[in-house]
Amino acid sequence: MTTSEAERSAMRRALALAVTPGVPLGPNPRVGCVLLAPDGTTVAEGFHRGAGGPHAEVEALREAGDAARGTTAVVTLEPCNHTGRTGPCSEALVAAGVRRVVFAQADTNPVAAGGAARLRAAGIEVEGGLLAEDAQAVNRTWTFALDHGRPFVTWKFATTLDGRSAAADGTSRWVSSRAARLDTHRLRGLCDTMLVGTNTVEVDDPELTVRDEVDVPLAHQPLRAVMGLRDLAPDRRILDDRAETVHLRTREPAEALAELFARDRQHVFLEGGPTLARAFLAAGLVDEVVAYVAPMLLGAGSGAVADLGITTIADAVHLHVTDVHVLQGHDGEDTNVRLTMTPHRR
Ligand code: AOF
Ligand code: ZN
Repeated sequence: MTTSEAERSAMRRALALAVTPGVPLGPNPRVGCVLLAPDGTTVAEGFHRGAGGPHAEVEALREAGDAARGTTAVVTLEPCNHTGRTGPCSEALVAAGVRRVVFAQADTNPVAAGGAARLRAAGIEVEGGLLAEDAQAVNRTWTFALDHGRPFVTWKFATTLDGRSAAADGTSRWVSSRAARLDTHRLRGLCDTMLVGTNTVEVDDPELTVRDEVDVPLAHQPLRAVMGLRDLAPDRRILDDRAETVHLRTREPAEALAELFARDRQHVFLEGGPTLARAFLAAGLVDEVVAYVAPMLLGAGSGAVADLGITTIADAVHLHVTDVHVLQGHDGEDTNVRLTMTPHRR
């Protein structure tokens, strides 16, 4: 691949544009675009502001007007080649007289793919793959969902030091500290779906919204999904109008995820109880684990995950720790620890 230093730094700028604060998450990827003049100076910039809005390239082309002719478009995702909610960027780039296109991540979305080939056919120079890993990281769950045909699953739980998620009488409300709960709301806000089982709805009656000091407007609240065959009592808080709720009438994790994927969902925050956690783990459908550990001992009570059928240490499920974060306690509250992990793939 031959790209210039100016193109490389323009790509870094385009990646920064892609994650401009305030851009809502999903279902579209985050994309940034910079138009460079032949001397390497910036002519215009653009970024995608979410599904329904113009694509990054179109934003930059609009800003550039006639000055787009002869430029190099540096874009974090391969320009699309389809008419979806908006028209194809490939055609817009051709029509504007862009001379060269440098992109980072290839678009593997089957409906949008083919932009590079279309541009080349029109005589435009195309280079792909510049800082591709950074672009994939920006759209981690979008990329994952496309590659796997299902949403990425983050399993989150809170436990005491001795691995209990609820006391013997079933109470579980105050295992984690206020700082940890706030942190959970922040992480919820980064997902597009929260998932629990009908049992959790019955027993805990969770609200499953993003709240506290995390300010998320109603339109951007994650979907609340409940899975299981049991009917939901109409007075459950999850059925209020603070966010959208869907009842997936299945006990199979793969089926639930397929249904969520069909609804354009890319990142599930699994917050169910130990039985649901076991089902997802047993099916190999947990991609990330977030555990909040509280310095508290119970000695009895249910664990974070139900019996996995493991009887000897050699069969333990091992996780790889990717991050350790201390949530400092204030005003006499416990300090909690957040562990982020990935399961080892079989
Ligand atoms: C681009 N530039 O800025 C974005 C692209 O529903 P639509 O019409 O917005 O199309 C969404 C699909 O288009 C999305 O899944 C991805 O494949 C591509 N997104 N492409 O050229 C952009 N956001
Ligand atoms: Zn496009």
